[in-house]
Amino acid sequence: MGKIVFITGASSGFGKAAAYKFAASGYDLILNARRTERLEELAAELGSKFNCAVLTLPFDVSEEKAVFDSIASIPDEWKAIDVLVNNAGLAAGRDYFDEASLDDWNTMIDTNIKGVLYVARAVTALMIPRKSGHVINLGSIAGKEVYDKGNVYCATKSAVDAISQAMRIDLLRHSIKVTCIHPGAAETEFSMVRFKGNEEAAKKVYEGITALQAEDVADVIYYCASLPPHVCINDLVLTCLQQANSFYINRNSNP
Ligand code: NDP
Ligand code: 8X3
Repeated sequence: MGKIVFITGASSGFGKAAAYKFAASGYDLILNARRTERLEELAAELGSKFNCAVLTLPFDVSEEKAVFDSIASIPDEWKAIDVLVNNAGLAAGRDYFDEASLDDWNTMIDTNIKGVLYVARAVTALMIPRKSGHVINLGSIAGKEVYDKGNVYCATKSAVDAISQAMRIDLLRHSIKVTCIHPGAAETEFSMVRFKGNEEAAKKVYEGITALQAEDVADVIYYCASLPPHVCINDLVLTCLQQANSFYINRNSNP
């Protein structure tokens, strides 16, 4: 077994692109998401293309028991995980605070905060005895600046930022790296999920800009993971050229 990366949310977007990137770079992969069929297809493709070993581990990151049981069930030869890309997450809805669906709030809190915590806790338990490992959490610029109708999504990503800082401090004594990556607008399935299949609303997010692509973010994730053992990027914000932060987007000069 070579170096092992565990990627949550690998059925789409950043997670899927990261799976390609790590596989192409010689890693063996543990791939998680809820959509089993997509994971199986990706595993078969990566296995034959890059000759890597792939273990699919489908579960819902928001279900505490499923997370801990699934990670406990990983075969021994897969347990020496080098990198965790703690990426599964979503926005559900974009609505005023006083109009937003409580179900959407619960889904985001359960997935983006509890899911990130459960997976990180279960995987770092495997890293700690080896005194080695790297956790890469996916935050967002939404966690850096709160924007209108972003209320709970922004709060969950702000929580990922805080959790990453806390993990970095508390895991220092175990020599585990913790990186939090905060992308700006990126063209994945994110907006289709956020707007519940409303293609027009999803497209509008990327209108007039050359947004980040999943591969751009995957390259940055891999870069963070490929630094020498004594170097850690703690916090990294990336946006496309036409975005300065959550508020300022230049939609007039598409390069
Ligand atoms: P996608 O919608 O393309 O991918 C999200 C992935 O998360 C899917 O593989 C999905 O798989 C998985 N996922 C969602 N909920 C769960 C769950 N409960 N359990 C397990 N897996 C789950 O979005 P992105 O790739 O863009 O997003 C990845 C991360 O990056 C998210 O945390 C997002 O908040 C963050 N982000 C996205 C930005 C963007 O503009 N796209 C910018 C900044 C941050 P499945 O449905 O099969 O379970
Ligand atoms: C996703 C990017 O700007 O929609 O986290 O919040 S944004």
